[in-house]
Amino acid sequence: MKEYKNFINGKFVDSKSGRTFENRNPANWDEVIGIFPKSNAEDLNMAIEAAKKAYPRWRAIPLPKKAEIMRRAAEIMISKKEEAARLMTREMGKVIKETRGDYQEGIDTALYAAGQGRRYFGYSVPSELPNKICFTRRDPLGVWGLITPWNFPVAIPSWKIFPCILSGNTAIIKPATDTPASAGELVQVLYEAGLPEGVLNIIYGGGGEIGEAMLSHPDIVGISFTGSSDIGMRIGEVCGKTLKRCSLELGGKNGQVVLADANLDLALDGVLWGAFGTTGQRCTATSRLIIEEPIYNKFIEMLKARVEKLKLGNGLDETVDVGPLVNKGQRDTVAMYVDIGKKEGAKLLTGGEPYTEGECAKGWFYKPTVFIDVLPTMRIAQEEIFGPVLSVIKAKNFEEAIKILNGTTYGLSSSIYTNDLNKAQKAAELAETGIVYINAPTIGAECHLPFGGMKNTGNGHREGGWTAYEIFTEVKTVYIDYSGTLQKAQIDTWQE
Ligand code: UN1
Repeated sequence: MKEYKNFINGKFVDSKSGRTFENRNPANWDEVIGIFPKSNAEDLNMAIEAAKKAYPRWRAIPLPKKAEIMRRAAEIMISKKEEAARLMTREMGKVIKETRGDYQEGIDTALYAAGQGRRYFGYSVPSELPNKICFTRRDPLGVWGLITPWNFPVAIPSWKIFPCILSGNTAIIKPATDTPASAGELVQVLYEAGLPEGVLNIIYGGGGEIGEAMLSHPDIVGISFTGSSDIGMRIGEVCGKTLKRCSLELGGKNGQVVLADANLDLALDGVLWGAFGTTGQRCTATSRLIIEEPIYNKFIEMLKARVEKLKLGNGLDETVDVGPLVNKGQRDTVAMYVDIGKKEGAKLLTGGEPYTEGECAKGWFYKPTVFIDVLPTMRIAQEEIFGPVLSVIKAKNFEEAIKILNGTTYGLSSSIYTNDLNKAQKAAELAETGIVYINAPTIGAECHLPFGGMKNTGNGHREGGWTAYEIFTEVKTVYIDYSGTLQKAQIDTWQE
C-alpha cells in the first residue's frame, strides 16, 4: 500500500486539510491500494498559483519542443504498460485486457500530441482587398481544471492532459476518488519526460469540495469534465455565469440495432462486447438492443446462451470476461434499476442478482443481466444505468428501429448491424448520436477521431483527434495590410 500526496509545482505536498481517504480493490475489498489526501480549497489555490506562475514560460516554448516531452512521455508509458494496466485493474476492476487497452489509448494520445506539435495548422485565407493577407492561429487560454472519471483511469485523463498542455495551457487535474493512483502515476510520467514544474498539478479529493472550488475560481479559464449529465449541467450552469469555457462529456443510453438481414453471429459478438465490456461501465456501453421483429425470438435465444457463459471474476485473471462494478454505490444503482425494470413489467431473461461465488464474495460483482420485452418508454430504456444491464426492445421495421434508437435524451454512440448498404447509410444520416458504428458495437472509439455526443451527452465539443485542440485554444484571426494605405473593408472595393 502506498501513501500518495498531491503534486503541486513539481513537488509532493501534504494536504492542508490533514484528512485522507482510502482506495480499495473492487474485486477484493480487503485490499487497500493507497491512501490519498482529501484536499480542500486551500490546496487547490496553491495548485492554481503554481499553474499560473508556470503559464507564461510554458506558453512561450515552441510547440515542436513541447511535443518532444509528449513523445518521451509516450516512450515511458510504453515501458510501463503492463505495470500500469495491473494497477488499473486493481483500482477499478475491469479485466486486464481492457486496462491494457485503456493505457494504450493513453500512449496513442501522447503520440498524437507529439505529432500535433508540428502540425498545429491554422487557415490562410485570401482577403477581399489587395496587399492584405489573413490567417488564423490558435493560442492557449491559461489555467484549466480537468475533472476525470474512474471508468477510463488513464485514457480519459490523457485525452484532456495532452491536448491541453501541448497547446500551451497549464492545468490542475482532479481525478475520480475511485482511481486516483492511475492518474497520479500518469502525472509522474510527464515529469519524468521533462515537463517543467507547475505545468500540470494533481489534487486528490471529492468533486463536491475541489470541483466546486475549481468552478468558482476566477483564475481557472476553463473546465473539461467527463461524468454524469446531472453534474455536467451543474458545471455548465456555473461556468455559464462567469463565461468560463467548459467542455462536457456526459452520459449515454446507446443502442445497437440488429436488422433481419444482418450477420447474426457478428451482431451477437458485438452486443456482448458492447454491453458487458467494462462491466457496462462505459459512456459508450450498449444498454439498449433494438431487434427487428422477424429475428427477435431467435436472437434472444442466441443471446441468453452466450451471456450465461460469461465468466465473472478478478480482472487480473486472463480468462475472466467480466470484472466487478467499481464500488458499492454502483452495484446498488444496478440493483435498483433491476427492481425498477421488474416493476415496469419488463421480463428478466437472465442475471438480475449479485454474484458471490468463491472469491467474488468480497467484491462488487453483479451477474450480466438482460431484460426482454422492454418498451422504449420504460425507465430502464431511458436512463443511464452504467452497469451490466441490457434492455432488449422489439422494432417492427427499420424506420421504427431508428425512431427507438433516437428516442432518448442522450446521443453519444449508436450501432446498426445490417448488410443493406442503403439502410446502413441512412442510419448514419439519421442517428442522433456523435458516433455511429456500422456492423460494429457502440464501444471502441479510436483516439485520433472526434469523440462526443449530441443532446444531453454534452455541449457540442469533441474530444480526441484534432477537435480536442479546439477545446483548449482560442482562434485568433490576424489581418496584415501591407498596402501602406488605409483600406476600408466592405467600403473600398478592388479596382484594376
Ligand atoms: C467513456 O466511456 O467515457 O469508445 C470513454 C470507447 C472508449 C472510450 C470510452 N475508447 O468505448
